[in-house]
Amino acid sequence: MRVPAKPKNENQRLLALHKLEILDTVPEERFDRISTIAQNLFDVPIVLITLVDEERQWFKSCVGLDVRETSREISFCGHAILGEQLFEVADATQDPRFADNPLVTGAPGIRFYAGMPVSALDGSKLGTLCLIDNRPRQLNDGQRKMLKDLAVLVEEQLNHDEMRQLARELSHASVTDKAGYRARVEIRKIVDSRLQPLIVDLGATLEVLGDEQLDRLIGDQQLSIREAVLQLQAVSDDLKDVVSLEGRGLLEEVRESGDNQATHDPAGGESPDPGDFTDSVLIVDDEPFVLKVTAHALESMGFAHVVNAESGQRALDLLSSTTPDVRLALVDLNMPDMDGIELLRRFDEVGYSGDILLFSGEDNQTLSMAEGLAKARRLSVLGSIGKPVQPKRLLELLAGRRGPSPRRAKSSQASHVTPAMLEAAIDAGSLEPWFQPKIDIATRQPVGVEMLARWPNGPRGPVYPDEFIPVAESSGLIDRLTFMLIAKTVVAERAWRAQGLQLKVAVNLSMESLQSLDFPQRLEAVVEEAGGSLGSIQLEVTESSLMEDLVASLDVLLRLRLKKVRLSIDDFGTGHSNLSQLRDLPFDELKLDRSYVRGEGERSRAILESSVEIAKKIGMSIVAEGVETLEDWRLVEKLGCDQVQGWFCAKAMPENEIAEWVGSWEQTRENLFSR
Ligand code: G
Ligand code: G
Ligand code: MN
Repeated sequence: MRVPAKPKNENQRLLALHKLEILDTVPEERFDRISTIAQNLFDVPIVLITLVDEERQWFKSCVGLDVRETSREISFCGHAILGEQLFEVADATQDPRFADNPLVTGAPGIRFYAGMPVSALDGSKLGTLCLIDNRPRQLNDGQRKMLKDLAVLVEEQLNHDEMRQLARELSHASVTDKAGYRARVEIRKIVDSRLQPLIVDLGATLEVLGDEQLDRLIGDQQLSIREAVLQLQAVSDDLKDVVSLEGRGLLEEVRESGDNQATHDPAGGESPDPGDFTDSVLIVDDEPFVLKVTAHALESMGFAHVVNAESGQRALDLLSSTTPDVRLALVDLNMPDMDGIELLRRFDEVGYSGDILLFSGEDNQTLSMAEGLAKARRLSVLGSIGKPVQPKRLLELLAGRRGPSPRRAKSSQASHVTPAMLEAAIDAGSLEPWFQPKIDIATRQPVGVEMLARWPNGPRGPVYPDEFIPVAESSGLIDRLTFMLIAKTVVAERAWRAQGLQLKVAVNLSMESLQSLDFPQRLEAVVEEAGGSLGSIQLEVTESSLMEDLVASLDVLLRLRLKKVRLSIDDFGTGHSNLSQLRDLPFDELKLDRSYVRGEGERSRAILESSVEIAKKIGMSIVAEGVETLEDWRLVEKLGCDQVQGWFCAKAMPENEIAEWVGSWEQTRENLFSR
């Protein structure tokens, strides 16, 4: 007699078996029903559903037999679970492995045995559904197929609870869109078709897929998720990392390369210290599924303490209460309630000194700007990382840790219109929005207007913004002034639209406004109350003020960006920025200061030319300010500017003059450009 060998994964197999908590339970109809059907179908005296325990085989269901278990050593099933296929013995007396087996020589006198292995969700073999006869016999192909099908039913019953659990978890996965819904349907099919071991990794992969890709892969081509994933794995190495979650191997790999780096470059950042990984890691994301998948990835990489926060507030709570200390936080930017931008600010306030990784999902500019913001706050931002977390990328980023950067100081200024005078003027509605047109160079059509504040009847005649804006800024009146003018601007824009004039409105923003964190929300409220939407507003910020206090304004600019406000950098060329700094700022438009447009001399011309070139390359549209003559127009046209603003076209005017001006511009245009 041959004693059955132990499977290679015996420990894992026993864990999976014991996790089911099914051994030594009472007989259940759901299993016995299958055994009875098999008994009739195959016309055999004995049918068993066996579970192969460490030392014994135990029968969850047995028809035609009185005993509930036998030793594993003499079991046929111990042999059956070593393979994937149906295990058949036509006549045990003729088989050297079983001829002297007590179950053959004595009761129940086994001659024929056919056992189909049944698996747990992780693929390990739990036991079999088996047929036993005391006469030699053989199954035909049709019968073999039926036995396999019945074994699948047994398997489903065995894994029922765990599958339900998985399905419940999946139903929390991205539920909002059509593609997500379809994906889940497909995943359910997979759960139902015994491909469960893939499930966690599939979930992770789905997070990587955009809706479009998903639709294309699953929808149009009618691929199963599994096929789609295989295709994707074929094209993307990154996905392979994700899907196979080979975290540990990569961990070693990158640790080694990190050590090397440190010896080559002692002045550079610290190498990743494996000891750090004993600290806690905090994941902040409003999507439960993302939390789950990310935590799973981190744990499989060897991070021992991973804590999840589904909101910014929860993250702050955990930051103070978690032991060991949180030394690494992965933060989603776009969350309801407290968004990632605010969370970073709060991290700074509570003195969090660990490292930060931002989840990517926003466009690159927004991300690199968020990074800039956090760094400026002396938070240690290592970079941004996709969802789900790719172990390799994460470890690369950890290898690049470095110290914080210094903060900058604020500045402000004042003038001689008194705050009381100005406040009275705001309350009395004496301030008005005037508008200067912007013209598209290619079509020569007016495409927008810039709102410029006017105080026509001031205490001693007209007062210009150069005089009253600084007062408003230093006396805390600026937001009231701005909001009041913006509300009027939105109303004007709607009135023009009603007359068939499509004009984008741009508004100048004071640096002071960019210092109050709730400015974007308040702005949104004002604009919506006036019947407009933020998407149709453009905000201009001067380059010089921006550079003066970049740190303080970054988070507000970033939030405006998240709210889809279009941002324009004003008076470009008067500050000290260079275009490489601009690359990391979320601006859509660059307004060349008029001193460059009008400027004679080589230097102006050179700056003008290279600014236009670089701005174009980084995808900004360019407005030439201060175009006063046709000659200026021709120059900026040749340089490749997109729009023109200046006295050549029009000075600022009240709302009710715009329509008339548009009409007259039609005429001017024809006269000027037809020559
Ligand atoms: O328009 P001129 O129109 O003289 O404007 C002078 C300066 O005042 C310009 O730099 C312009 O950007 C700024 N300015 C005009 N209106 C406003 C406003 O409503 N808010 C702010 N912050 N600046 C304004
Ligand atoms: O700083 P900002 O660009 O926001 O303000 C525009 C300022 O430029 C306003 O004061 C406006 O009156 C002025 N302006 C607009 N067009 C011209 C122009 O063609 N020539 C001159 N000299 N000033 C202009
Ligand atoms: Mn401006």
